[in-house]
Amino acid sequence: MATKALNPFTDITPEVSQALDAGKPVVALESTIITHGMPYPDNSRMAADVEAIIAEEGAVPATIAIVDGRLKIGLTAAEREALAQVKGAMKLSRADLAFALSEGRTGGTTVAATMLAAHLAGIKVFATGGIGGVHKGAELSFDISADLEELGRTPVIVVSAGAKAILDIEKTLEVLETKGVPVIVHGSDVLPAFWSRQAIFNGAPVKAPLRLDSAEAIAKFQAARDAIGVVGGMLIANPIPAVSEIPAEIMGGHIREAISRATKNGVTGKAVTPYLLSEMLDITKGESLKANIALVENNARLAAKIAVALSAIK
Ligand code: PSU
Ligand code: MN
Repeated sequence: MATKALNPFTDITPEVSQALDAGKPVVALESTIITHGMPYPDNSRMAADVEAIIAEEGAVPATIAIVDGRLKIGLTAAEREALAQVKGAMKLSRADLAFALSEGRTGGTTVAATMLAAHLAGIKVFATGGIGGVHKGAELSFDISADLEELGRTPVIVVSAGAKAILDIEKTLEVLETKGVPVIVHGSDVLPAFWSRQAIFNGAPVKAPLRLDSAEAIAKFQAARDAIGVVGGMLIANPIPAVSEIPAEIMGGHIREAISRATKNGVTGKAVTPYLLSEMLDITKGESLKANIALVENNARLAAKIAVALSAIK
């Protein structure tokens, strides 16, 4: 089957296009994690691994990125490898996605931009590491990720390991609630915090807003939302596997150190999240990166199972 032209800027691979036309399960993957979230060659290996995991679970992976002004829904292995090595890629969100298209640029898509592009293509499930959210000190900096706004408006299920622990988790939950975004913890009563299985706030574990224990139950919940016409995304928080986690008590001090380095070096805006992730890698001597890769792989597996369960309902 020929590649479908969604619009003059978009290339959708035949494999993804055929799966969507046939109502088969497809899982979108973001690319900021490749261009800004991890160093080479770990990013390349992670990007290939998550695609393989999704395929193993019976779904078709669609990594989304902008390459030379083309919105790519699905990348070839060669395109994925080139993206993992490219220098000076943009970090693209809703605000500047179309800028990269009109200017012929290359960039990684954040959770917000990937949701937007996935919805455009008709993909309902998306796997990432951790979403962006309300930064610590946001009452002064106003730094709140566009990921939250997108979750409020775009109907895609986002499978994450929670909000990145460098964020203000409590404020992030408040904003999600305001925007009508369900936060479902997979298989736990406690919200996970990216590298850790349990988010801790004021010394106590943060309670899961909602809990579901299977991909089928998550798909059923989505079907109920669709049936009553509730628009917007939902956030699945999938705890990192116990063997790979770094407990929140250990990460807390490291996060404070990374944030103090950011403040000292005047890092602001879009640069904050990539800077903090790379400082964490330095502070933990690579342990944070290992955990990050493990949790993304874990999320890819659950996302594929949800996509399979969703297509079984229809
Ligand atoms: N999760 C990771 N690594 C990342 C990100 C998420 O494991 O690099 C990216 C996502 O693309 C997310 C973005 O959308 O960080 C959030 O950036 P900001 O806080 O600037 O909105
Ligand atoms: Mn920000």
